[in-house]
Amino acid sequence: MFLAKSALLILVCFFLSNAICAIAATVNLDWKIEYTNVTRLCHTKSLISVNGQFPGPTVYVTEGDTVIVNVTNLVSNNVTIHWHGVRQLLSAWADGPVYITQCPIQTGHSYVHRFQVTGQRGTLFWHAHISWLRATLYGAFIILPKQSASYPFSTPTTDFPIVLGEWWNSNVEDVIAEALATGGGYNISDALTINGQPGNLYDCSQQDTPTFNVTQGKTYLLRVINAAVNFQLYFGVTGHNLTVVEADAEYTKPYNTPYIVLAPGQTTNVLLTANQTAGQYYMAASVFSPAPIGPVPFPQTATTAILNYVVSKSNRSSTSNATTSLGPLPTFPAYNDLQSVETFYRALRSQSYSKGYYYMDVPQAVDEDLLFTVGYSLQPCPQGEQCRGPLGERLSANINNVTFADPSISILQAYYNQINGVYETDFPEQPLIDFDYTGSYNGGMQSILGTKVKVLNFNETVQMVFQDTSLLFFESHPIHLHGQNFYEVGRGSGNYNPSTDPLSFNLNDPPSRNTVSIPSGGWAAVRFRTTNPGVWYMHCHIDLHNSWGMAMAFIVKNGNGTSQTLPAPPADLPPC
Ligand SMILES: *[C@@H]1O[C@H](CO)[C@@H](O)[C@H](O)[C@H]1NC(C)=O
Ligand SMILES: *[C@@H]1O[C@H](CO)[C@@H](O)[C@H](O)[C@H]1NC(C)=O
Ligand SMILES: *[C@@H]1O[C@H](CO)[C@@H](O)[C@H](O)[C@H]1NC(C)=O
Ligand SMILES: *[C@@H]1O[C@H](CO)[C@@H](O)[C@H](O)[C@H]1NC(C)=O
Ligand SMILES: *[C@@H]1O[C@H](CO)[C@@H](O)[C@H](O)[C@H]1NC(C)=O
Ligand SMILES: *[C@@H]1O[C@H](CO)[C@@H](O)[C@H](O)[C@H]1NC(C)=O
Ligand SMILES: *[C@@H]1O[C@H](CO)[C@@H](O)[C@H](O)[C@H]1NC(C)=O
Ligand SMILES: *[C@@H]1O[C@H](CO)[C@@H](O)[C@H](O)[C@H]1NC(C)=O
Ligand SMILES: *[C@@H]1O[C@H](CO)[C@@H](O)[C@H](O)[C@H]1NC(C)=O
Ligand SMILES: *[C@@H]1O[C@H](CO)[C@@H](O)[C@H](O)[C@H]1NC(C)=O
Ligand SMILES: *[C@@H]1O[C@H](CO)[C@@H](O)[C@H](O)[C@H]1NC(C)=O
Ligand SMILES: *[C@@H]1O[C@H](CO)[C@@H](O)[C@H](O)[C@H]1NC(C)=O
Ligand SMILES: [Cu+2]
Repeated sequence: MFLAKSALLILVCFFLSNAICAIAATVNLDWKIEYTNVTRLCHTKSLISVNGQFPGPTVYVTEGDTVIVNVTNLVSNNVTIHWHGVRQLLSAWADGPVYITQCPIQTGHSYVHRFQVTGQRGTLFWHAHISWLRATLYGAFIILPKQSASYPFSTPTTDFPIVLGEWWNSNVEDVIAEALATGGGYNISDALTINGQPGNLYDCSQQDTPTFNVTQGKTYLLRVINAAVNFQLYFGVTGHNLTVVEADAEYTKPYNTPYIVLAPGQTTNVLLTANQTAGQYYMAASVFSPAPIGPVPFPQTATTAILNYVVSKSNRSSTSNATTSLGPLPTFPAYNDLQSVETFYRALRSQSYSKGYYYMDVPQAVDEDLLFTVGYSLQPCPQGEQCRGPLGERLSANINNVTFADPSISILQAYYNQINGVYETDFPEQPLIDFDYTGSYNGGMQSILGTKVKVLNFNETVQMVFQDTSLLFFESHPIHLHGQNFYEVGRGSGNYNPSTDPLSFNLNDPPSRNTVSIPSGGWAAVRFRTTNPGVWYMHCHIDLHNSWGMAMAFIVKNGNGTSQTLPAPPADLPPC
């Protein structure tokens, strides 16, 4: 598909002037959501896929392109597809989170997603956004810079999408249904994966270990995507440093590091120079899980792929002898080494935005000052049922003590058509009670169940500080905002101090992200400007926590004129 489009562009450029060449193309995709049989770890199961592919297709587009994806649901589950990190300027109807911007595409129905990719370039991904279907419905979404633009680094020889994920032998929908029914823990995945494969350290997987061929002396761009359902991950390549050049589809200042960390929902582009002794080297990913209770169970075995130096005959004799035996795994910090991970996240800096890479300057002043606690809570066990959460109740999660309840029609439809009773507009701007967030807590463990939103005017600057809480236990929650990136201006441990901490915020070159990993037992601060009208979901990208209700939504009102007004919904928007 990518090749076909390039060929077309070259043809167009041949006949027309260079200026015309910059005119954006339209990328048309036809996706059937269908069952396919897949075998991993010697277990075969029927899983839900796009066009029979697992993982799903890699989409390449160029900045400025219009993307039209006709998604047809041929399985018995309700489905939606989300374009994770895509700005969706004036196209909130195509965003995809179920009951936020649309109702699900039901069996036998189609929905045509239409959006223009604008003001961003880099590596993102697409995934299902209903229940845990994204465990198998996901793939890379890569925005190439405009033909006229160039990378702020030397153009690499080629790029490799590296999509990290999780594999369950059982049906993933059964796993989350069981967890929600019991209110306790859940069955962790059976393997971590790279491009859908567990790699050679897992049973029955050796033959299918992904291999990336490189030529000695050349530099490659690895587009690393954390599409795992529930875990933050370390990633690295034995014997090679990585240079981070982009995170969440925004360029960063180059940062040299032996390993990277990605929360679910985050993407990171790194350069790798194949300048070591020719041979084979492990690429690997393993879990970072800082919860200090014990630990939370997680897959213990690293997922692997192989970086394979392909040495030409002429080079083989003169330079080095290529070995075929793999050396050790890359070295990562301990699974719970919060300090090393903080060092990594704090090192990221945006490329100078004076170069015009960013659609939004770093907001220097704040119109809306929001403090959101993120943490665990309980919901009552239904009468006559046995629950396996603490105190015999059900585990839940919340933002400012509100556990998000899905409405029965989408919030965007309710807002647009002025339907009352679907959501409430009183989402708290500050914690309801002022407690020692990271100290001991003796108050009520129950949270408020509700569908609450925060309404924002067009062109407001918003600061959000996410504060982890000690309720039940600390955790590092990756909070993802739909519809725009925010700038990550500060992070810290313990309780956020509103009078002293802002003094050390980075308002000069903070990284622009769509997902921020909150330090376990600490806080993180982000800022953005509301330039995109619509309803924008914000939630923890650990799907377990999202299912437990760690979510809310913003309504961003229209501004003035058509360029600041959300168009009417498409005629084929799925009905409820
Ligand atoms: C999957 O395998 C089952 C059992 O062999 C078979 O009945 C079914 O048709 C297969 N499904 C697909 C989509 O190939
Ligand atoms: C979308 O795909 C379905 C199934 O192939 C087809 O019936 C429908 O006409 C398509 N919609 C559009 C707008 O092309
Ligand atoms: C979860 O694991 C338990 C214990 O191994 C097993 O009995 C149960 O069937 C599993 N549930 C699912 C949905 O796979
Ligand atoms: C990598 O190179 C080997 C030869 O060394 C070749 O057999 C293999 O097909 C190549 N793999 C890929 C993914 O290009
Ligand atoms: C990786 O970077 C570190 C620190 O800059 C350096 O000490 C080390 O030699 C580098 N390793 C390689 C393989 O380049
Ligand atoms: C390999 O390349 C990296 C990145 O350019 C560089 O930092 C490092 O010094 C090089 N190592 C060797 C052994 O040339
Ligand atoms: C041979 O090695 C040199 C440097 O190590 C590299 O630049 C060149 O591309 C290699 N040639 C082939 C055909 O692999
Ligand atoms: C490559 O292997 C040959 C034969 O085993 C050996 O003589 C030579 O020293 C090796 N070269 C390098 C660079 O390791
Ligand atoms: C959350 O709300 C419930 C119900 O109003 C209350 O009992 C509990 O103390 C609140 N907890 C916090 C941390 O605000
Ligand atoms: C938003 O407000 C700022 C000043 O507060 C102004 O400079 C800018 O032009 C406004 N943008 C839009 C799109 O209205
Ligand atoms: C829209 O126009 C009105 C009247 O000129 C002005 O007061 C308001 O600030 C504008 N809103 C935005 C978001 O620019
Ligand atoms: C599928 O979505 C429709 C519309 O929202 C809803 O009525 C129905 O209950 C859903 N089906 C399932 C199995 O969740
Ligand atoms: Cu979380």
